[in-house]
Amino acid sequence: MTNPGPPEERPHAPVAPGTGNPGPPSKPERDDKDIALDAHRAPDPDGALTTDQGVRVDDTDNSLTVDDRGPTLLEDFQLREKLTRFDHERIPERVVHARGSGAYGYFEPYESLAEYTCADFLQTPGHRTPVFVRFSTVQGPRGSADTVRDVRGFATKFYTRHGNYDLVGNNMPVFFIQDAIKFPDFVHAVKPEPPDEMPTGASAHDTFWDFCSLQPESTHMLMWLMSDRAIPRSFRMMQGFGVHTFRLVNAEGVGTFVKFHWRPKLGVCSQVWDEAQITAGRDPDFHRRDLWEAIEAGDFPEWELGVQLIPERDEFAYPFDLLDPTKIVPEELVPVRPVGRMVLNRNPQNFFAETEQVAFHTANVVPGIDFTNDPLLQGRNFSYLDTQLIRLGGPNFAQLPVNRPLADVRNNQRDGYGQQLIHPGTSYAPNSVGGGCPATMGGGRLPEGVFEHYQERIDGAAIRRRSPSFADHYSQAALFWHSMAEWEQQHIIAAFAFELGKVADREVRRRMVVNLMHVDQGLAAEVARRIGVAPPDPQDHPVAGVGPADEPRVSPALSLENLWAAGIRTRKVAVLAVPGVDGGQVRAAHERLGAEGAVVETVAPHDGHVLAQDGEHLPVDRALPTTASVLYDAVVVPDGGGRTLTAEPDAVRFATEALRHGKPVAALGDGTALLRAAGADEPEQVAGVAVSTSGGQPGTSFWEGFVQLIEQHRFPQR
Ligand code: HDD
Repeated sequence: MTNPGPPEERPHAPVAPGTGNPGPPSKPERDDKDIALDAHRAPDPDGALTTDQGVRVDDTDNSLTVDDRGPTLLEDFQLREKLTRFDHERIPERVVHARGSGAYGYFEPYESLAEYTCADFLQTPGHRTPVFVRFSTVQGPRGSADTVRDVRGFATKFYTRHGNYDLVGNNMPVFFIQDAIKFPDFVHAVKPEPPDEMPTGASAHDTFWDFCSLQPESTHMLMWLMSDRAIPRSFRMMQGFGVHTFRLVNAEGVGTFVKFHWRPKLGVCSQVWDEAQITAGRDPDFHRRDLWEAIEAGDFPEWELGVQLIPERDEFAYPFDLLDPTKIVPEELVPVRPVGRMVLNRNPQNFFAETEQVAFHTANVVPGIDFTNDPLLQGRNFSYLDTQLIRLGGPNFAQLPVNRPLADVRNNQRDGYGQQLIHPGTSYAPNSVGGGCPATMGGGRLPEGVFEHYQERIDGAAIRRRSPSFADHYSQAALFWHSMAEWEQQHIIAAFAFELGKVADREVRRRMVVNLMHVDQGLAAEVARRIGVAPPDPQDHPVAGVGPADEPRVSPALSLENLWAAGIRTRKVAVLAVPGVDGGQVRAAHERLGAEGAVVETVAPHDGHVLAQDGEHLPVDRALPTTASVLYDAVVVPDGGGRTLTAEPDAVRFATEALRHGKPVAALGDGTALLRAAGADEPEQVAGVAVSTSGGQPGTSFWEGFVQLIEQHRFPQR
């Protein structure tokens, strides 16, 4: 048994044959004794089952007992070892972002960014740096559903030649709070409530909205959370953001402020709320499965890394503070410059070893990347290391294969739980007996690849006070609101009404509506109406959120309408089939849509095959009882099946939900009968529905038109 050890390019993750253990330590750490032991390690030719001590085992199904019916003996070390190992299998889940999925891949820059940063992985066009990315929800535990309304984590570990760099971001560019000292309060408020541990994976409850209504700095983030960004169609179709303003530092030590953006090649697509809720039941692993299957199928998801670069002299040039993590830098003010791409092309081999044990840390930076004084970031720089110590049981988690840097590690850190390395020699500096090793590189001009902190001049009094420059909580919430398409605004109103409608405390509802008054009075009034709260008097609550004159009032870059992708690659299409279906049309759907990169599946009332009109047995990919239209992006109902399907309740529901969720639907011939049974009296009049009543095989233009509909993803105006 061998374990190639992630990432593939890793030069030093050897595995001792037959043990599955990480094997002997990397070269600089090994001593002669260890090498001598290695020489004695012989692979087991039979691949036999062993204990943890390498003793071959004859039987793993029966405990050692006295005769057939007697007591079990304490000396059964195999039983005790097996049970002990099992009893200790769980580790504490992450306090937030517990539910997640990860994958390996690479990052490559398009151009050199040497003008701004000496970061090694941003120097050479085409140079590939291995990465591991973990996507996550925030609120729910490890076993919660994927499609809940929540922020999604988007954390990337770059295994650079100069050490590991972690960009620990989210799929939304701002955050709920401005100062890390509020993080425990925020998390306690959003997590399930203490008495009954409800709700799981949801922010629709009293304590969350109580907190937010008293913490107006959360308003901008709430607009994102109530938008369809919080119910993504797929991890592969989400943007990612570094959130904070970071600093790039070039070889001369000159700093440039930077905001990081990930843009998905497949466009930014979301579910609609009803669809997301049904999906949570139909397939709680929807996003995990989607990522895994796409990578297994060779449809490697890809993101473009973009940067917004701001010279230090412009630190105070904007009507918001660059250090305030509740603010974006609108793309209309500072364009996003594409600088490279990331491709995820390898699934982990073992979820626990890799995805569960990966340890991110905002303070994992490399030469050329540095922090700013954003008080949220500063607190994170403490918190992530601290959390890994308890979660991964000690200080040696960086030795785990998924966390181990590609760069050599040499220092005087020693011992501790789970130490994997056999350190020879001394463990202090300065030393002479160890030849002065390992040596630091300080003094004078530093050689390439040595981290030097950015030399920011700091002069001030120690105070506990929120910066007055962080005080405007509404302008960018309003910017977001006014940048939305009409249907996006409707979804936001519905989301506020749903969430606040689940809040029992009427005073919390009222306070929240007052906050919304400062964003937009129409928004507040409509939410108030839906949740049964008297709308506050606009005279008492002037709209604060129009922003200073030099800030854009609308940012088109924020609307999903401007973020859809060209093409339909990897979109999932269901073709409904029953005996007697027009086989030519089923085949055409597979061929035409498949040629555009869509994943087309034949769905029938039962598994196996269906006999088409032309006598062909069409293979069935999914039986209706095991699937649902929420698991697809588009539906085709061919001729010869529509009328029969009207007698199948599962099929009628399939079509009803597809129509309700604004999905593109193609109905051919009597396929329209199913749409009528699903409530569309005049299918040809419905936006996003392509109808062909001419009989026989529809022409190329029909399929081209349907591809365009799928490209639009959803028709929410329906
Ligand atoms: Fe955090 C995990 C992202 C604020 C403390 N955070 C965590 C993960 C992501 C983020 C993606 C999961 C990493 C993984 O997949 O393992 N967190 C963010 C973003 C924030 C943010 C984008 C604001 C801009 N976080 C934040 C603050 C604190 C933390 C202010 C504490 C002061 N975050 C943690 C943590 C976690 C974590 C408790 C839990 C598990 C872990 O770190 O490894 O330390």
